[in-house]
Amino acid sequence: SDSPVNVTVTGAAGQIGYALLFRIASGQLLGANTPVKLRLLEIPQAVRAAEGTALELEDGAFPLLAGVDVFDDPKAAFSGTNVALLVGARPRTKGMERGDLLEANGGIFKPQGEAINAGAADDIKVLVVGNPANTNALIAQRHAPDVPADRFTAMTRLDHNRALSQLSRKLSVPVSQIRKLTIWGNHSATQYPDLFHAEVGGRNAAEAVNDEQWLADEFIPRVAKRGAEIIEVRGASSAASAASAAIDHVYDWVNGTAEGDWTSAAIVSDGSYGVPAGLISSFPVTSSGGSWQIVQGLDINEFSRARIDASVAELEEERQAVERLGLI
Ligand code: NAX
Repeated sequence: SDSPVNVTVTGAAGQIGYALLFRIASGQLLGANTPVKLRLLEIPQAVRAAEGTALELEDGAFPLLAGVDVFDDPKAAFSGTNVALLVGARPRTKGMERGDLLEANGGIFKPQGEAINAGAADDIKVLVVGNPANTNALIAQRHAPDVPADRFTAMTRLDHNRALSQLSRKLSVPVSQIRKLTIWGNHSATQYPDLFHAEVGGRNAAEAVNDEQWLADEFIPRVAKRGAEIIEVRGASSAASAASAAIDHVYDWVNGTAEGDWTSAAIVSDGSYGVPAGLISSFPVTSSGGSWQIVQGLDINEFSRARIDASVAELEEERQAVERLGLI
């Protein structure tokens, strides 16, 4: 089989990390024929816990796992890496203003971007999961000027999967029959899950639903606020579902999306659909040959336009805030 692919996971001792690492080791991130070497990055206080997880990975005796190394230095952790999953981030704590949050995350994603720039492999692919994911990805990308900008992405696949599931329940159809659903904008409560281009068993999803009130008052807020619902019910934030979505994102990026379908990912805008160039915003995307393409030519109705614009305006504000803070 092939030589191992280096996969760096930050926040490896966290709850998403714990769910993610075993799926990577089992071959679900890249495919059943690709051996992986895991490189776990943590802050010094959590290195010991990450080493414990590394022992458990060893105990999985995964045939595709070619090794596990633990680091507290980003330069070392990203050296030679092919896939970087940036999961570790500074959560918002009580009394923290948005500026404080962005600044704390700038202190994480700036050095990580620099380390990726300095030492990652030429084919590096980066997925940012840690929140605020889109803007953290922007910060890292801006500090990696030698890496093509399109290698930096942020995760909206969990939102996409949540939307698929909600629609599947509403229409009593399996998720496998739903295609071409889109999450637009920011991975935040302003995100817009769009059914107007989605298809259910070949039929337009918005027409099949035929219930604008459900769409506006139930579906959209349910998907956008699902993270809060999970916290309330589970007593902790989404972890295994987030790990699963990260697996889906990278798997599709590397292996391509299915013919006749698309998915959602936050990627660097080229100005499509009125999203200012350079913002990392969620779009309908296909993947082939290891790169994402934005699906072009979709008609955007008024209902969608207003919601896409609102979420993109929020991203623009976050970009301005990190500019003011000197983080990009
Ligand atoms: P945890 O708090 O369980 O774990 C985070 C880990 O990151 C900790 O072990 C911490 O030590 C580590 N860390 C902090 N700074 C670091 C640094 N500079 N380098 C390396 N590691 C560092 O959080 P968890 O539940 O795993 O969530 C991780 C992130 O994912 C959070 O920012 C969370 O908000 C975000 N999420 C994003 C989602 C998405 O759809 N994009 C959904 C799930 C999740 O809420």
